[in-house]
Amino acid sequence: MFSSKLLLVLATLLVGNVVEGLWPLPRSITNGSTGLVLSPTFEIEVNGPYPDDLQSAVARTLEYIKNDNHERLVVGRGSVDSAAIKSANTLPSLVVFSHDSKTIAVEARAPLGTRDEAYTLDVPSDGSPATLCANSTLGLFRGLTTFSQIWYTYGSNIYTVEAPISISDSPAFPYRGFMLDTARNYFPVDVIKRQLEAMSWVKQNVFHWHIVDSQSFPLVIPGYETISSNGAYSTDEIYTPSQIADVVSFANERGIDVIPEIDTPGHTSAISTAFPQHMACPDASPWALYANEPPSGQLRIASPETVNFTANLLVNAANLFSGSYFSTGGDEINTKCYSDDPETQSALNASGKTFAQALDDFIQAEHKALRNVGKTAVVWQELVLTFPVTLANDTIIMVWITSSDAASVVEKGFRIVHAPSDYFYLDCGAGAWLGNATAGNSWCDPFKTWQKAYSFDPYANVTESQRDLVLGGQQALWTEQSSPNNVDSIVWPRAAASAEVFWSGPGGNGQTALPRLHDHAYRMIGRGIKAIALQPQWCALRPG
Ligand code: CP6
Repeated sequence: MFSSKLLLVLATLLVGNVVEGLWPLPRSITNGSTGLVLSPTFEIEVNGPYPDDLQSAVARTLEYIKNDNHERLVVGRGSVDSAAIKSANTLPSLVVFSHDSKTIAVEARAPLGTRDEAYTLDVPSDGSPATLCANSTLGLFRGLTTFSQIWYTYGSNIYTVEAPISISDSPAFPYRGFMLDTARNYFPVDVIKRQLEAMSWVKQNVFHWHIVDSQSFPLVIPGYETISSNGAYSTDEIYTPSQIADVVSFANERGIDVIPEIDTPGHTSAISTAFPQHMACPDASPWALYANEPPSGQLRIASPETVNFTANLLVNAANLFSGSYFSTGGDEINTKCYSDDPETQSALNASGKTFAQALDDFIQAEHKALRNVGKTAVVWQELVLTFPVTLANDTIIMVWITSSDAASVVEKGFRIVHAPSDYFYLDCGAGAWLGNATAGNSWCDPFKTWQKAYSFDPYANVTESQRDLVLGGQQALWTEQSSPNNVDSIVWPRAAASAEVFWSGPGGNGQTALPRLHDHAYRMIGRGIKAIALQPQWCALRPG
């Protein structure tokens, strides 16, 4: 470990740039400073098993390389490289050695910690073919992604000035995610796919889909269609089972697992549009006493009918998704909603349970039902720290309130995903509501720069022996104040920051990372993402 880092530092000092367009930085890389030009007949050749989605990934890689039209971001652009281009050898092909007949999609859904994403990539400078090796199809996909990031365009040349390049790479953490809320505002399938595509470029591997919430319920669940027909924003702003299947396979083919979330028992007001009998304090007034955002409404955890209803609803929803994780939410439960609800009070009296016992039974029923259909539960931190309930040891806990809460969750032996609002929230969430929109609100002021996310240390609140419990982390977009009109820009390239933290490992230097991220942001823009600027154009693109 230590020696490969040392070698990396030495190599950097000796040859200058560490291949400048790569994001995330490979775990181990050596490179030279020789020009190499892609042959006009360049091809990617696959030796061995060639599953369908690897074929499409190879086709996409070739398209990106041909169409990126990405000029090197140095003063004077490619003109400063023209001498290197003139004397460069030509790269005829990339040879991909495949050993595995499984698809990327299947390998992307394997249990966390068992996904093999490692690869080695060699790009010689002498004109002999480049080679890509991996033990898994998923690893080959990661390698293709890296390969597509090393090329620049100048005139009719597609070239690098950093050959030979030799990379041996694998992720530091098994979970590298991004969360999108599609309930506060609706996002059409093509917009979600665009985010998934961009995620795959930075080797993210989990899409946490916060699909429904109190404000709208776009998910069409077989057997429960009235919730979305009444509770979605419109008849068009829904996700049908076939659209869900389409999004999931699109994600899986790009190495991304989908973790859907049906947030319960809070954040469920929209369910009352079809099943009012299961809802405590629907649309109560003033809302701020009953929920963090209007409209209020929580599932009646103490009513046996509601427990059954919820378990069946979750099973039918979970069956729409092929992954093995499912989030039942569990954040921001409001106790006044239940103490003011006559139904809940009489159900508690009838059963002799306390609120805490009723919640425990409710969550256990949910998770048991999900386990029966092969799903491992994911929950927000409240169910460990605020309203602790019985959870199976394999439950994954998302830590969101503050990064320092990670300590008390791993203390209890649970695996965690870092999703802390103080580093990883891309927007201002609850700030949409009057009263929360005050200047200095710690949720959203200050704006979290990519450098802030990049400075996150996954092990900061974790002892040496608890490190294995840290699965990784994710940046999140809550969409009270976001829509398809700004999603690209509020997410990218900022969400690439955590992608590198959790792929390359902690300790990256924001100062030296800036030119690489700047380069990647331009590449994203070339591929159709409206990423924000990180610097004035002047820094890189002024005439030489
Ligand atoms: N919705 C849900 C939200 C938030 C959470 N859950 C949230 C809370 C605070 C901020 C941003 C978002 N809007 N369902 C918390 C996990 Cl600042």
